[in-house]
Amino acid sequence: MNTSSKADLPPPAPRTYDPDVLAKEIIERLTYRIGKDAKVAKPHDWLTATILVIRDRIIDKWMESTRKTYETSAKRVYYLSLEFLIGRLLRDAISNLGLMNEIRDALSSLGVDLIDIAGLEPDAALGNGGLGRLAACFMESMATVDIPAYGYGIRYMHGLFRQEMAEGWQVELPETWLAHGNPWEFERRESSYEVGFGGSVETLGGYDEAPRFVWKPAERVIATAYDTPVVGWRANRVNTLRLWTARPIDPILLDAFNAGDHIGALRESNKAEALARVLYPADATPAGQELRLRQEFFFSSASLQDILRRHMQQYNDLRLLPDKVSIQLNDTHPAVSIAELIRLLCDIHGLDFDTAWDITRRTFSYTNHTLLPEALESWPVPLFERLLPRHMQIVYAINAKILIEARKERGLSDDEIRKISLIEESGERRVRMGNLAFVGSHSTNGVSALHTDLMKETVFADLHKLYPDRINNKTNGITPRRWLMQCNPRLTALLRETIGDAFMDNAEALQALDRYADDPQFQGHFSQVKRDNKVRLANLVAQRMGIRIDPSAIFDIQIKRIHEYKRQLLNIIEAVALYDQIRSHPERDWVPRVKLFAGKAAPSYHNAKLIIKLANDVARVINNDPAVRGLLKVVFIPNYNVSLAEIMVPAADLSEQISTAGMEASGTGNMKFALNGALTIGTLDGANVEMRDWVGEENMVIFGMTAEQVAEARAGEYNPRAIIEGSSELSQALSAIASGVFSPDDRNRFESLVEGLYSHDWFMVAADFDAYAKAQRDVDALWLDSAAWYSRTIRNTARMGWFSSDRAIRQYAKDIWRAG
Ligand code: B1H
Repeated sequence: MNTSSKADLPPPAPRTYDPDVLAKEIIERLTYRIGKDAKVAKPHDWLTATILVIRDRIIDKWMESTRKTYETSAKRVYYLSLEFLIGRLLRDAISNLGLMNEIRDALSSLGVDLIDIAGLEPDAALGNGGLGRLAACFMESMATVDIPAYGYGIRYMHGLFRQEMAEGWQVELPETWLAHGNPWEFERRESSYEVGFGGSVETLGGYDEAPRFVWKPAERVIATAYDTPVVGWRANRVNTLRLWTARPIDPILLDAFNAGDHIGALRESNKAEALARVLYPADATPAGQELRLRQEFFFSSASLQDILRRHMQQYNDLRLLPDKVSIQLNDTHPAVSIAELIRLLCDIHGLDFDTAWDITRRTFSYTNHTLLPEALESWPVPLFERLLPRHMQIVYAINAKILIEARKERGLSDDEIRKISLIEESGERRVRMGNLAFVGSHSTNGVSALHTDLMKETVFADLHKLYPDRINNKTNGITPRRWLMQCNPRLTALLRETIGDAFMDNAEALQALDRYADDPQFQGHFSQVKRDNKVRLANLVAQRMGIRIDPSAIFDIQIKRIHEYKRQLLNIIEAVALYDQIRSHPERDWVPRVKLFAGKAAPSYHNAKLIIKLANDVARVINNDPAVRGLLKVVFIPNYNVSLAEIMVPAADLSEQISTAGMEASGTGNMKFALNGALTIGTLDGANVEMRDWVGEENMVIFGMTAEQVAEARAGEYNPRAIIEGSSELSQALSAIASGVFSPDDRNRFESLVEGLYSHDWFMVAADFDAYAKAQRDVDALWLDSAAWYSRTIRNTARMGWFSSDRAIRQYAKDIWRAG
């Protein structure tokens, strides 16, 4: 295509940022795009009109970015992820455009409060937890560090469920983020692709030619793109998040309808639309259902067709693909893309298998996010073969290539071959997506130093021996725009006054704060900011839950998905033990504490839901016991999401990062809290280990077993019963829970949970309890010395800059993508 004539046009004139002009534009959008008079406009209409004005500002930059990528023949990076946990976009976009004051003034001249309407924007919750939020932070950082990048995913009609509490039990309700439309997105009907399922494979070609394969799918659906612009800091660059929705080829089967089969006439249509209907709500454990594999293939196929179309349009040479395209697989969820690219290259574009394989490997890279054995995706061979018969052939062909090479050239034994095979042979035969992703990529990375080391020793030990250069580490990061500048404007203002603005473009410049850590005046300002943020959270808790919490208490916060390995149970048991202690020793100087929890459980995860109920039951009893005199409160805030995190993170004094060592791949909440001046109580797990290296051991509260000790205990004779019986605090707390002190209406409710600790305690709650309780009392002591406390928390803010996702993205770009 000849783009030069268009590219030669002068860029659009820069728009003015005058608030009066912005106000006029808002009225213009309200009138002509929404069809409302300002006199009758509802808050939602103002929100939509404001977004449309902002969006137009972004579009100019967006086109400029796209044009630049074409003109410079820059390499494009594609981030394939089944999850993007974006949250709200308005404040992010306004702030990255540098228009915060102008928009606020423009709206206020119209009698509208920016904060009020911003709060109406629904969270885009197209993800479960850390993996999806990482994808969202990475999108923002790729735009910030000027990498031409596209995110590809699914435009779920329903994101992660809304959590309500019914007598302390989690109830899941559908989430309807699109109910008022989505003014950020552009539908791109012209970017539509067919995606097939099922059917058969025909082999063509005479006996003396190479066979050609043609997949004849039995079902076909249309994938249509919706684009959302992603603005980088200072609007340096605007990238695209392209999400696919599914449509039927025939919206209605008219013959069936006319014959009176009104339901049957819509069957195809319903089946197609089911693909993009709902996000699977399991975090760290794959769903394993057919619909999930369909979702994975649907978005992989649409994305690859789109990537190849764009590449061919510009370069018309598939052999250039690895030089011009990098595709990052966010976990194994898009790993079927590897087989799909080979299919497209061979069957559609006529390359031979070996060439296609070489191009594929050099194009893809893969990020692993968990070592939990139950989380490693694999699909039963019969299901995979029925749904994707051609891809099954390709998987076998890859496997043959890899295994023959391993045997012939490397002399691997049968046992070693079995471990690297793409097909699991023990029991039901299954396709191992982790092994497929590993061998089909030139890079496999972990998300923290510890996790990467453990990957080499556990899941990928055998593949690592065979390909010793492939595994590398890219420690996660978070975007300091959303997770400092936007969510904590008070701290941001204080930082700017104190150390200047350099940290806003380079988070590592926060280091300059170090020398203020012991400055009494600065400590005063820092603690006042923290207090203001705590008051804001206390107001939210009062409004939403009718519970009063005291901002002068320690705000001790654990927010994340509810999972046994994350050990919310350890935290709750410690609360029960503390409750006992306060009642037994009322004369001691107890340090007032509020333990706050929030998080969702996978709907089918029985123990996780029981843990939520326990937190609520314990909260009710403790909060209503006058003997505690308000010294301890426990609060479980319902419906945790990105927007709630943005209020809780800046209000934390203490951050709970207490997973069983070796089980949390990285964590990213740990980084958000520390950056906002909380002290971390945590195990040597995931990125906590590197945080300790950066902020200093003396500025964190580390406790408990190491990953190595956990592995040893599990391999040896770990005896939790003996440990529990040896700890009076723990055994008393457990017997209170098991005997129904907190569940008088159902005394046996928590018996099984407690029994699990006595009998096996896989997550080492008993083993770590005493160390944890002691660490909490150390925290109390530190709190009483407020100069020592703020000296430590200020140093956390000062030294967390390295954990910016800008740093992480620069490392991906340099080491893996060779882009930017
Ligand atoms: C993480 C997941 C995950 N690891 C399967 N694995 C899923 C696995 O729907 N599924 O099938 C969904 C999510 N998520 C998290 O990734 C890790 O537990 C965190 O430690 C890590 O910080 C985060 C980002 O790397």
